Amino acid sequence: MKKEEYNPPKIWKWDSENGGKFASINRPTAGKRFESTLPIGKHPIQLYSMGTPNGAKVTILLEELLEIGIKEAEYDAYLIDIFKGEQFGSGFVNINPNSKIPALVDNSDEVPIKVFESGAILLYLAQKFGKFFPQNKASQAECTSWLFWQMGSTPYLGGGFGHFYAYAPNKQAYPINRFAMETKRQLDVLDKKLEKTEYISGDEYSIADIAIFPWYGGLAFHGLYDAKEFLELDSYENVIRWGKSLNTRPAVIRGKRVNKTWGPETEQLKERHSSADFQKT
Ligand SMILES: N[C@@H](CCC(=O)N[C@@H](CS)C(=O)NCC(=O)O)C(=O)O
Repeated sequence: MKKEEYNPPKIWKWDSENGGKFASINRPTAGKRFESTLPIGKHPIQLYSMGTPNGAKVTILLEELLEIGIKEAEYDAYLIDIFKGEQFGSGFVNINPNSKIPALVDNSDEVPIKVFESGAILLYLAQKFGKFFPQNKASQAECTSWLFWQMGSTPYLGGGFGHFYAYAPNKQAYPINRFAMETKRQLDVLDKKLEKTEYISGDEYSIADIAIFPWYGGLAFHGLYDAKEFLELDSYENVIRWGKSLNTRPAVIRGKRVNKTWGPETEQLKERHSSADFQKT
């Protein structure tokens, strides 16, 4: 096969057609593209998101908090449809200048608190409610290590492997090989960890599991990027065992539905404003 050579020009220029599946969304600039006002619901916690793995992390945690009886975790989850470019409206950009879901506003106090980046949101909520975050310092350090591991590692899985294997306009060996290797290395890191402990940071289910599950659990058994055979995902037995056990938790099942607009109807819930919304399907 002939290798396609690319000689970078002196100055890089944006080619609006050359972005694969997200070509119409991506631009090399930040900031608002149009004016928008975000809706505000009746609860103190307002989430603006979509049911992607990064979005699901936050809704899983909120549902877990509600599951253990923390009523203050009630929330309104509004859909930001990233495929329609709603993340570039001024209302959303005002919360997250990086224009990516999820973003959260907590109106519990006089001054609203804005949080973006899913890891920061998980940490904010876990610390606010004192749940799903270990009590002692050593365990906290372990939990945050794995939380930040996920935040740092997943771009190689999603933006690297997922992009080049599933979304790029043509399949290229070099990036697919590079990111398949890195994705498998990451899965092996997780598999070896989960060989020793039930949950990611030990015996306790925590925001580390909630951060990692939607991506690596999704990859291992939800068919993310349709790569089950290519990456021999069945061989990561401990990841599969852990993922399957999390996948049966009622809060995880509900959390995965929130702001999801694709897949079977019973697995979707465009917006969530109360627990009764889950009965509406
Ligand atoms: N590091 C960020 C990543 C967020 C992210 O990449 N969100 C994606 C959906 S999963 C998004 O909003 N993409 C829209 C875009 O890139 O314009 C986080 O964890 O919150």
